[in-house]
Amino acid sequence: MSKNIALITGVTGQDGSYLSEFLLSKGYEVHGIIRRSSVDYRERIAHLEGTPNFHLHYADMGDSMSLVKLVGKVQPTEIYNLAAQSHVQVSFDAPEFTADVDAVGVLRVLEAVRTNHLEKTCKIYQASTSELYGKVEEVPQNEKTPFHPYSPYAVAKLYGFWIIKEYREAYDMFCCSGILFNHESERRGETFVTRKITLAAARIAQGKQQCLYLGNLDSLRDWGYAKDYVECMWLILQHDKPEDFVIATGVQHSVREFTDLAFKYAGITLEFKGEGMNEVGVCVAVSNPDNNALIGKELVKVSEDFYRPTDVVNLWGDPAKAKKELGWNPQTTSFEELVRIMVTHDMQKVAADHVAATMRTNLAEYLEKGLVK
Ligand code: NAP
Ligand code: F7E
Repeated sequence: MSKNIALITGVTGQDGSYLSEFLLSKGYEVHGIIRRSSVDYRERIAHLEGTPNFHLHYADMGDSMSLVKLVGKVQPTEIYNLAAQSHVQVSFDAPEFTADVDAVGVLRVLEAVRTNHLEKTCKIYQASTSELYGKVEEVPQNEKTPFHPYSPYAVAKLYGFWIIKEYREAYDMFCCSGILFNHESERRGETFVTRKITLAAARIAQGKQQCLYLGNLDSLRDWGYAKDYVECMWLILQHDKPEDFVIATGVQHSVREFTDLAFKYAGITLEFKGEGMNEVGVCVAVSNPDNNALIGKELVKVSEDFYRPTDVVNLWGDPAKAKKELGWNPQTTSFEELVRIMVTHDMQKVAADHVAATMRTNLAEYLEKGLVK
């Protein structure tokens, strides 16, 4: 039997790390692309390094030659193209870089496969996004909902979606897009709204932060758990024909609801008062008496800094096709469980960071006093 060999671009990201674990557990040989940076920051996959079937290679989505050479060397049977400048707000600040990586990068991967004559043996998964629906034209959104991208990120991803479809039709390649709605986890980047909230709730509950500043609290998202979603990426490539799928939970919540629940799990009950830019989340109760001083304090405030020139405010996915054709369960992890997992993790992280910082301070003091050599 021939071996399953996966090549993952974006292996150091949230999804890349979970997908690596998933594919390794299925017996795949997993190859990941990393890029040079001045700091070796590979926290999410550090536990996998040294695993016999796990290999890392330097390449870059902006460098065709590196991709062509790597695809030729690895001879993958499946490519998961997850690499992207994935932050929507940052795409307004770096639109050209976003287009190069998120749009032309997809073309580079497709051409790397063709250049190596692997079109008939290598399947390709493209990390597409609910941001394509943007200024939404219907609710909830499914595979037939028209696209209306509403940020430089979404416009770049739209090119990625269409070039995948084009190569499928023009060259009969097995390439598909998963149109994934927001999926989060304890490994989520710290500037995405969910992780920003769970970290802030944990820090405030442990006296390390005074206040959390957010943008649009009314924004609505269909939030799932990243660990559940990587299984679906794999299922899309195991389907008998190449097709695109919406991956979502089918349940929608606002940024305000996420904030409210996260603080609750951190032991702080909030009440939201006021409107628009003047809205605040006030602490009305605490579960830990050490935090009594928080009662009456405005712990959540709105800041213009986190508003976007155009914002997508009503995402709600319909996962019926994935459920029916892939047998995927969109409800494996509920919204409440997702928030609980993230807050529990961040409460422990903040406590551990505090212990580490105290040890560093103590060590510095002991060194200064000559108590340790
Ligand atoms: P992420 O945590 O931001 O990870 C992005 C990955 O892309 C990182 O490994 C990053 O490497 C890599 N990358 C960026 N630019 C690169 C370049 N020029 N060359 C090589 N690698 C590069 O994103 P994620 O949340 O895991 O999302 C994975 C994919 O799904 C992305 O394409 C994203 O746009 C898409 N998506 C995500 C969601 C979601 O809710 N998470 C929803 C829909 C679609 P470094 O570590 O070196 O920065
Ligand atoms: O924002 C609002 C913000 O940055 C969600 C990426 O993975 O999912 C992600 O993109 C909502 C937006 O994610 C803050 O305006 C309010 O309406 O967590 P986010 P995103 O933009 O939905 C899609 C599917 C992807 O494909 C992307 O790669 O929350 N919001 N206040 C805020 N957002 C942030 N970041 N920070 C705030 O303070």
